[in-house]
Amino acid sequence: MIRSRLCDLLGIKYPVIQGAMAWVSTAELVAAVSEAGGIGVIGAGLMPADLMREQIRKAKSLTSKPFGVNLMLLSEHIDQLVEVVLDEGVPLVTTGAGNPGIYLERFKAKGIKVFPVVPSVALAKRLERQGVDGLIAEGMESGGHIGESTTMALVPQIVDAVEIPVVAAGGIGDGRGIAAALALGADGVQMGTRFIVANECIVHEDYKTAVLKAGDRDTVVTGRPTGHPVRILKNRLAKELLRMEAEGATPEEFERVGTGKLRAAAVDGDVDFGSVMAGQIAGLVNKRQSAAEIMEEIMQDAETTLRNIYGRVH
Ligand code: TUI
Repeated sequence: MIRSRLCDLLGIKYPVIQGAMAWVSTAELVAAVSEAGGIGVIGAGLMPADLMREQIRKAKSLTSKPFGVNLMLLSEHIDQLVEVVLDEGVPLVTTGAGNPGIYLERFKAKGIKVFPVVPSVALAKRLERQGVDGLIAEGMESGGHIGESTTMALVPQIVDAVEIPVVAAGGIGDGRGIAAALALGADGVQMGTRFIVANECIVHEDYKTAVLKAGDRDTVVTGRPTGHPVRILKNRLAKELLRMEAEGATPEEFERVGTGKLRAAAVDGDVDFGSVMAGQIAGLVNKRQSAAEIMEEIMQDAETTLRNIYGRVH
């Protein structure tokens, strides 16, 4: 069985973090992933603090296993969200879209483990010095807001630069991806896209169908000129955003077209003009399963892959 120091640190069976997804990884999916031996993570996205408290309480009612909360640092509610997380006490906080340095002391004082998502070696080193518990090295294959480097290039460079556990993210959707991440020196993986289609995930059915239907070239990166590139499935919204980019639209114009579009896709099922965030690995996600079936399958396949590789080199 594949175990790593990540399992001991977080008190989990398998070294798999469910990537946080706003409007998608709600308490239902989070609890199912944690029950299945990984660790589920609630995606706060832009939600207000009272909704986050509700989600944390719901997750607590559905599982006694550890779970996490992701804080999207660009949120206007970030200070209140931090207070709710401190007040409720969750085992794990992951962060995205910025540097969580100013909040670290308070999380540490409560015994909350902090794993920021980092897109670069420089930020990884800085955060290790500031005392984070681990890092999520996320490549640009991921869905949603991304950095510039690929997972293949980023993970080994961060692994070499720090001592703390490193979790690989971006482009990982099955056991082969997990084996590859371990080969790069990662202590575990974070997977988002594969869990979108989990039976327990409450996202709109049409969003799931769009991910299931997607092929290898069906995601695009929009919003590069705004400084916040976002990978989404290629649909009418994506084409409109790319057209605006080509015509030199202002950040304000982007904001007007983009605002509320993730909710439109995830909650209302508007997969044509909503923002259907998904990673490049969507092409590999072809079947609906329970979170437990996903976990058992990927961990079995990871072991088989590693054993087969070992067999080939002897
Ligand atoms: O955060 C994500 N993925 C996301 S967030 C999101 S919602 C959103 N809403 C409005 C604008 C943008 C996004 C959808 N998907 N992944 C983690 C991630 N973090 N990817 C990249 C980063 C990142 C980027 C820069 C982390 C740190 C960072 O640091 C800059 C600095 O301050 O040094």
